[in-house]
Amino acid sequence: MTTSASAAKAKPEALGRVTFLDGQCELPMLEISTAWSTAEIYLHGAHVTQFKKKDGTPLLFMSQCSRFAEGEPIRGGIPVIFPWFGPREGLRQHGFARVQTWELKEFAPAPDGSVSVRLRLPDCPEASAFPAFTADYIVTVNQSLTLQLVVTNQSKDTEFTFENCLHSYFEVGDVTAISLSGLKGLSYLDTVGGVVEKTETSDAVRIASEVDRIYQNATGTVEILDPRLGRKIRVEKQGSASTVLWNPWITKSRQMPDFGDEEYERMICVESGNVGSNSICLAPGRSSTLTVKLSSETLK
Ligand code: TA6
Repeated sequence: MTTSASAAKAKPEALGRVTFLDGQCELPMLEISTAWSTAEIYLHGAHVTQFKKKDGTPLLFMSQCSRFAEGEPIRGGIPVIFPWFGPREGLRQHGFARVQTWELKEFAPAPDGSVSVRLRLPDCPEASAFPAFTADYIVTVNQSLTLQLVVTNQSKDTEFTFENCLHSYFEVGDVTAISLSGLKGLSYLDTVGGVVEKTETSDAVRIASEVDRIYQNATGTVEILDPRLGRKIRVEKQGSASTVLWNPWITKSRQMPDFGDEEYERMICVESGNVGSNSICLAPGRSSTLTVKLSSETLK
């Protein structure tokens, strides 16, 4: 993914750009600009904090109360959850990838005007509990935003079992007015106040209270119809068998120090990954790729 000769020959105004900046609290950040869109990526957590089409509303929700600090996850955007999802005894929730400073390996403005950036999870003490592995995150920005998390088991003789999830927070006009399609018929774990297995019966899921669900064997596209912002968001994915739906609603919002009391009204998490019974087990030398493409269109 190095800059190719053909990319160098393309018209400069058609090429995308990567700018290195100090982001919030001076954390290093990449600002990507293409003919169609802009995006921001922090090395802290390989965290995409924004994607915005030139004429559009931000795609991603970012909390005004988010922390931007070493050792703390960013609230909003797209946290990279790996190598486990949710709580784990004695360890931090949602793995360690989202609080590591990822290494920038390559960035490449392509002849078609898109920009790709490849980041790698650095070695860290927490990783030593697992077989040797590498995790690369490739973010491609153009009319849409494409994210690829590539995990390779580098061990010669040990299986590597892990969970992953791109925990995307979307900006919505009013969470009670949106509807989500693409989930009907799937079984899910409803984790609000205990864990109960249920089946989704609605082809237009509405949000009217706290929602925390893990849809299992969920490989399809989810669409978020947002009449208030007049847009439809598409979440397309490959290499993902779990879709997680989350909105903290009123009580949980008040309990989270890095989230505004009323911010639940403007966000919904539709997360793509492989969690719980859909965890991934990689044989020695094997790789797996989780790909998520996020796009939006204006409603007519
Ligand atoms: O993906 C849903 C979830 O696991 C919820 O249970 C909720 O607590 C959320 O993630 C946020 O977790 P965090 O550790 O970022 O506060």
